[in-house]
Amino acid sequence: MLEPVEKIWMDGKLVPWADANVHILTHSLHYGLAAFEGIRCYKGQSGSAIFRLQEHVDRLFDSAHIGMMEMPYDRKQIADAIVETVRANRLDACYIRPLVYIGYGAMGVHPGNNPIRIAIAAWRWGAYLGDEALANGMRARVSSFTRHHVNVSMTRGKISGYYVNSILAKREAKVDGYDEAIMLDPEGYVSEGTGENIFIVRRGMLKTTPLTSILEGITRSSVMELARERNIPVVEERFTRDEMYVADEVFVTGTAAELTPVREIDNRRIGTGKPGPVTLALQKAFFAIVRGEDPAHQAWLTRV
Ligand code: PPE
Repeated sequence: MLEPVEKIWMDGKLVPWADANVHILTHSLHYGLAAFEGIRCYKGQSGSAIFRLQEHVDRLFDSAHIGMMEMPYDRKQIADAIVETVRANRLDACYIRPLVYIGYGAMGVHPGNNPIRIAIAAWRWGAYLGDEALANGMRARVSSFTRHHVNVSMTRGKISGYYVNSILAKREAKVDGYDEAIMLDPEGYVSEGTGENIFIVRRGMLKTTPLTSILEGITRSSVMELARERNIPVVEERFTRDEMYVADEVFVTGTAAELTPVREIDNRRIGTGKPGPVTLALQKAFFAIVRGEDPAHQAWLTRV
């Protein structure tokens, strides 16, 4: 259950958590065209910091642009509003959820001139797939649901409606006793998790899905950069489900999921069945940076 905090930013104002409501005829609620972000703020040695704020704001604007939603604020205003929301709630570590949506006005698929509205909420959120998964790895299954074809969903956008596909896959996996679903693209190659990008490691080399069928994850690009700095080769190349089965290591990345090892896929043990050395090294590097314990990549952190 979500634990309420004090305020939510809505269209330029901080409103009490309980009053952050919309009309039932809000266009996005019916047809799913809205854009969102997921951002984390971490508590560090020298205060709290938001991880890669500018990249998340840029992606929010890109998603809105793809969805033809004209942003009523500029990037700086949105970045400032995100910081303001964290501060107003006196949160030292949290997850931040900006949402751009089409408001009340006309109904019908054509949104006409309905207002574009923006809300920014923040709440405390622990390990997305659980502490156990973060430490020892999770169990995943390949979904019976296919990821979107690139001309069905423009995957550069983090658009609310696309997540119906993720919900179906996630529910199916959970009901069957797995932690997460991995979806294949319409050609049968691995694409991504319901809310994470995926990496495999084989013979010391890292491989991840190319950007064609997936969300351009900010954690993904951060981890690729950290790997290259540590002389771990990284390629963006399509791979198949059996390539995952025989990988030495598999892990997923996402703002919510952070860097979570995968210890089993489709009831097949991955590698030793425990998080491998490459996964552990990158996980450690990632957490050191987000917590401000590593002087590298200070530019990725925005102090609050
Ligand atoms: N793929 C998908 C489909 C996805 O939703 C996410 C983030 C990623 C990859 C990783 O992107 P990034 O966060 O930039 O590294 N999923 C968000 C929503 C999770 C949710 O359940 O809500 C997130 O992690 O914030």
